[in-house]
Amino acid sequence: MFEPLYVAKALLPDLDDLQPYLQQIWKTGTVSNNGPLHQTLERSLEEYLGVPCAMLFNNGTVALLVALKLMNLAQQSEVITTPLTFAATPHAISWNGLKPVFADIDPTTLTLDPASVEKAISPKTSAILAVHVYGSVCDVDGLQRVADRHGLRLIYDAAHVFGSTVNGLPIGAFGDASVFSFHATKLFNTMEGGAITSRNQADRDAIYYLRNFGIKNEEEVVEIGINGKMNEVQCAIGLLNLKMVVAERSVRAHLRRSYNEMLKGLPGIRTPYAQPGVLNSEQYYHLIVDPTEFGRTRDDLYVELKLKNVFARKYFHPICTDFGPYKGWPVHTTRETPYVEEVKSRVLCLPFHNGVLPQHVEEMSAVFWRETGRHLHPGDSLAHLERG
Ligand code: T4K
Repeated sequence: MFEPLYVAKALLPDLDDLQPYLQQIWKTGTVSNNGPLHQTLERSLEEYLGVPCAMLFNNGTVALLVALKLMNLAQQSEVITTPLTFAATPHAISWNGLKPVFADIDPTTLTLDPASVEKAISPKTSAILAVHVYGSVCDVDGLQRVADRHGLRLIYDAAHVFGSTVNGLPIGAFGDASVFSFHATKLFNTMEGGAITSRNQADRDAIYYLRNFGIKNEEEVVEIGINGKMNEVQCAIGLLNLKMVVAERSVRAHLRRSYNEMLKGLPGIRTPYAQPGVLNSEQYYHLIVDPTEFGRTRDDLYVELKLKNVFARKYFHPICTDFGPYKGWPVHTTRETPYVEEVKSRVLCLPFHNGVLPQHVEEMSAVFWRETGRHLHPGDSLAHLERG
């Protein structure tokens, strides 16, 4: 039995590379408040993400709070979102004095279904907060059409799609704003952190004030702002980690191919959909288990993998409408019953990072192919993983 293998593993820079940054920070004493490393990281992220405006935050949740605040939505108005997301998404809506309204997801991408969004619209609707979940990109054109037709603001929770592109266009340039998370579990991390991106340069000042208590200068406070600032040590880690993202992405792309290979031919197991024209962020590897066809449930697999010290995760089960604050709230759908209710007990995220080795994949393969006795060996179809 090997060491526990978790769904995520924080990408960390070499400590020796961090030292010069720490020395600089200690020498100047500037540890926060839009310091030099903060400014450098923002410019680097704008370049990497291909957006004119990227503003750093201390975490993705505060960035979501601020992105919603930026839209100036009417108090108590409704914001349509997906139930298949992390708790931070609907909570950010509620914390803004707005009401989350849940709509169903598309069975192929598992992201908000524009037709179900349209069904959820009421006279009180002011915005859509869509989530690019697991690395699957939303139907950006379909959602924009719905938003335009009904005069709604469109915000994206882009926590899972760092560096993705759609037909060559950067993911952070869609909608009115996008929000990224740089938590330790994310492809690009600053331990805790996040960002708002916008294709509108003019948003820069407004986001800046909202992030810094609304302070414009020593004499003026122009907004009801919050403290959303990232500190200089995190920015140093961000600058170093940004250099490692491409390599980590390619390791995960290899791993994705290994997992696809491992699961190929298994009845009742659906591997992630490869979206045409989309550069995948390689954030998560999620599979969907049909218990009737496969013969075992998602939960069976979760337990069996755990017995092998492999800690897969059932993201995002329970879904938001199973949480106490939203329990029993409807999921608007064009179907007879919401697809999200069916898929929530079927999704499983496998460990997806540079710590997953061929022997881990072999061990997992044995769990999946238990009945047939067939499973992968590192020597054959996993050769590309070893190269990666
Ligand atoms: N929107 C979406 C769609 C999100 O997924 C998230 C966050 C947000 C918004 C909010 O962004 P932030 O405010 O968090 O920036 C984790 C993360 O804490 C959370 O950031 C993330 N989504 C969510 C999907 O996953 P947990 O409760 O699953 O984390 P935990 O502690 O069980 O960690 C999972 C595995 O990651 C561990 O088993 C090992 C590894 N890990 C974890 C930590 C904390 C590390 O390698 N290092 C670490 O420091 O929520």
